Amino acid sequence: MALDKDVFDQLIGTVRRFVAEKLVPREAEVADADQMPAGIVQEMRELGLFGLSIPQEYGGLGLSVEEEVRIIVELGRTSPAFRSVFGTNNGIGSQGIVIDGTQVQKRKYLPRLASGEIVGAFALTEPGSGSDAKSLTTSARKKGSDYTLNGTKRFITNAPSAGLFTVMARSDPDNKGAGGISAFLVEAGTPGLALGSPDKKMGQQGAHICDVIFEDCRVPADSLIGGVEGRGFKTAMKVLDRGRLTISGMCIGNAERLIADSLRYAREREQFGEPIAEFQLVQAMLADSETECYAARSMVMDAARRKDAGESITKAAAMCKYYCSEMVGRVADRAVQIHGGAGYIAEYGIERFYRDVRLYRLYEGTSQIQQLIIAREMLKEAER
Ligand code: COS
Repeated sequence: MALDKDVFDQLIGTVRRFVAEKLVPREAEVADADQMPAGIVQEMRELGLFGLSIPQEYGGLGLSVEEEVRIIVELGRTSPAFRSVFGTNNGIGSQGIVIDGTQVQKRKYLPRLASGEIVGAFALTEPGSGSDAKSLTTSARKKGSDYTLNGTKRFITNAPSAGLFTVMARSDPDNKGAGGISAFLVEAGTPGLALGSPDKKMGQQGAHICDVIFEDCRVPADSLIGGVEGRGFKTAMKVLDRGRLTISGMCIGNAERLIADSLRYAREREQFGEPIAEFQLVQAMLADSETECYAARSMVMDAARRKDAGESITKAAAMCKYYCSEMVGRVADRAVQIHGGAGYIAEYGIERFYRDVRLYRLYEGTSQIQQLIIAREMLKEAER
């Protein structure tokens, strides 16, 4: 554990109250307006939520992965759009620097990411490169001591509010593989960096994504993460290994919320003269959701502890992301079913969660990519 047990218990209690008292009551308002109230973002900053995973020496809370996942599960008891506000600062928008950045890069950016002064974004996906991340075509040409970036990045979470982008680009045009890719830190406002309009989405209103377009965008040589060319793809993969665990934590939190709502509704709603919770077919749905959620929680906690112990978690993270994202999809579907017509209308918020959780099976690697990673790691193990 990175924090003293009492301090951590206090933090988790504070987050639990913040979620229940400040976020849950505003879920519908945020979704309807597709906007995050500035006051809530400020409270998130004051609680330290932007810097959960950033080391204490750079102004963050420096939580272990296990601690971070436990906090994320709490945050999952409300709409995922709230966590998205600071999710990239703890994950894909900062971890490239934490894992592979130079001391200068860490000192320059991590304190500002940890405080929430700036938002970090991760620009890997392109119009022609999604699951096949290695095929990206955004170029970074070295001219003198600068690099010039050209290309388009797509579906970039938090891009509309980002102050800093971790951008994967091909610095060696002759190397079409992973070794030709480097990672750069590009500040918003750099000439040649433009944003597309926010995309309309199926769910998670209040969280925003858009294209990021580079047109002869010049960045100094010291924006190359780690100061070494050709390591950008591996940096991105390491960042995603960790990110997949925190997404799994969100899946668990969302599932716990949906199960609690379903249980409450089933105990209150009467049909045939008794609460529907008395009917065994409803009980079966509740039991399946509870069992799957418990399995998910157990595996993610195990993987988080392994990561904290320094083990490679590529396979475990893929298994967690795969299982947890599929699990919460099934739990959300059962929640709609248990609520019946009330689950389909907006008033109860169940249909909103149903749409929100669909994203987990797609971003930071689809379920199919997780299956591929798991099997590949199994084959590598068998060969060793
Ligand atoms: N950690 C460290 N290094 C890794 C790694 C990891 N988790 N995964 C792969 N690498 C390394 C490999 O070891 C290999 O290095 P060498 O060239 O030195 O051997 C290099 O990266 C290329 O890996 P690989 O050949 O396995 O790449 P592939 O293109 O075959 O497959 C997948 C990579 C499919 C796993 C990758 O493209 C992926 O995760 N795609 C999904 C991308 C994604 O999640 N996008 C969501 C958008 S971000 S929100």
